[in-house]
Amino acid sequence: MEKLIITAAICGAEVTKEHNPAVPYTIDEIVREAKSAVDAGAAIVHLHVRFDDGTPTQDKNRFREAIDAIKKACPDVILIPSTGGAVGMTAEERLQPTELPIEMATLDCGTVNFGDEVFENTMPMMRAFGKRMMENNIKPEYECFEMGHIDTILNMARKGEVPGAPMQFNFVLGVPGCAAANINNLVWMVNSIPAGSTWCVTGIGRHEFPMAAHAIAMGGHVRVGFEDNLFLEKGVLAKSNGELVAKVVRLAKELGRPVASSAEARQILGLK
Ligand code: KMH
Ligand code: ZN
Repeated sequence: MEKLIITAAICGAEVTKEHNPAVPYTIDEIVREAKSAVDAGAAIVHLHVRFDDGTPTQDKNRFREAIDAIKKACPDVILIPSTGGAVGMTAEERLQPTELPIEMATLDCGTVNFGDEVFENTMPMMRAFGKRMMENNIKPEYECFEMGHIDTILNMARKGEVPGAPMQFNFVLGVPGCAAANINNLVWMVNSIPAGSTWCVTGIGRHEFPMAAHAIAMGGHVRVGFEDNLFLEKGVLAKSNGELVAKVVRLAKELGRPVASSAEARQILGLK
């Protein structure tokens, strides 16, 4: 089995310090959380940014500032800036980080109910995001919240509308309004992607670690972090993203799966 790539989604756009005081807003806090995750074993950081008051933003300059500061503290880390941003942002707003020299970015694969809101990813939006990533040589991580997202993005890749093989998928399971976090859905999704693809799973809330355990055993990769879950265990808030990553490292060790460095993750993902 390949080594395990751990991604830390350190910030997100929805969670706040009211949910967990360690949720990062400022650049210093974002660097602190990224470093805690990398030091614990994360090869990748999935990045959202906030203004200092916690407001989510896709502002290019804020992304540049965060990326430069993280790279100073963690020079090798792979960064996956979000093009999802926060619900309600326009496509133009969301695309801003793709104007920067980045290796990867998320590409969300369809419109979904997202809690009580609608997370809009229309076909024209996805075409625009795919075109930008092809032009700027950015490898997408395809975020699939629903079964049909896989067919959608594979059809688009076949038509050359979004980057093709080797494709990296992130199966985000357990968002209220989207596919549930259970092993049947995960196995179905894994069996639906082309050979030679790579995949990771994100289990939302209390599903974070059970889904991580499935992925470790199945040969996939794992995402954890405050964007998806704030608790180390029932009733115990995580003090840092690093604590969440460290728990995955422990699970991997128990299951005999070595953890990939960022350099090893670049090889596995086919990054140059
Ligand atoms: N904040 C969510 C609405 C992504 O990063 O591409 C979307 C999201 C996905 O977080
Ligand atoms: Zn995200």
